[in-house]
Amino acid sequence: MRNRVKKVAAIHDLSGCGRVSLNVVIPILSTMGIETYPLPTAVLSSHTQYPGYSFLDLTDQMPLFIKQWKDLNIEFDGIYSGYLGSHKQVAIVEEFIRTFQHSEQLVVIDPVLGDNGTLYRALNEDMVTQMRRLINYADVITPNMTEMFLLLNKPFKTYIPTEELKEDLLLLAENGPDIVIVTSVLEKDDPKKTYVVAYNKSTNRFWKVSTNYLPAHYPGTGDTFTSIITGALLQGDSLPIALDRAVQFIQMGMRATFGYEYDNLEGILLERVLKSLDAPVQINSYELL
Ligand code: PXL
Repeated sequence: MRNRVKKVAAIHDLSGCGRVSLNVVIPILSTMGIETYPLPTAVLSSHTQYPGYSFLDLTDQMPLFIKQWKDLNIEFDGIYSGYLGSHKQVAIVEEFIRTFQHSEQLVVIDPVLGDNGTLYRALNEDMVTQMRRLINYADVITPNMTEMFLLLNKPFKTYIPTEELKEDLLLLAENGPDIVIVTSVLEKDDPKKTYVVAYNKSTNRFWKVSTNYLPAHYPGTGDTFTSIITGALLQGDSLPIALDRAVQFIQMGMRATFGYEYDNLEGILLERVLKSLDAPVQINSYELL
């Protein structure tokens, strides 16, 4: 047995205020029975959607983590990267993957770049260019619609016809990833719905999971989503069940939050719903696309 409890290297920032990145990755993977090895990319006082945040870039520290972890012969069942603190970190993440990779491992790359059609404040075009390269190292990538268009160097649009979306997923899978999942897709004909789509190259299937749209934006839901996908696939869930689990959890978290007078920048009330990750998933929402 490789590891008695599965280990995931989690390459994300730590933001003091707001439920994003390591603040959600660690509790979610722990609840799913998976140990996290955080490799922090930056330490911030808050995520970058708050005004006045401080930002400590940890690019120079990251190679030291790789060296010691290698010396300790640590073996990872998964490698999961998200928000990077500088475009130079892409080469470090690639080195991390080359150093620790083995055949039964899951590499998940969430190309965190932006949302709602715009890049996050601290990021620039260099990060986008580098991220286009990094995704090819992944087994699974999870861009939202904004990130999908940035990765493909196409102008953002709010709605996309299904056939065009499928072609874009195929393009993203072309040079590496076996599974491409695109989140926050809006349904033009039904404004009450939003959905995620996934393409699995090895089975040549497209999946879709729809959910009800709530008119609120909570930072960190992308990190929550990808953490659950990572945990679920490592637990042995099929792709459509992993999608169901992640979508249902986000839906529950948003519903638990939406009813309150609340600063949405804090993210969903994760602590209220975290335990539900132990419950069996209700298998009734995925469909073939
Ligand atoms: O969840 C994305 C994210 C992660 N990390 C930092 C962020 C954001 C989104 O705003 O600012 C620092």
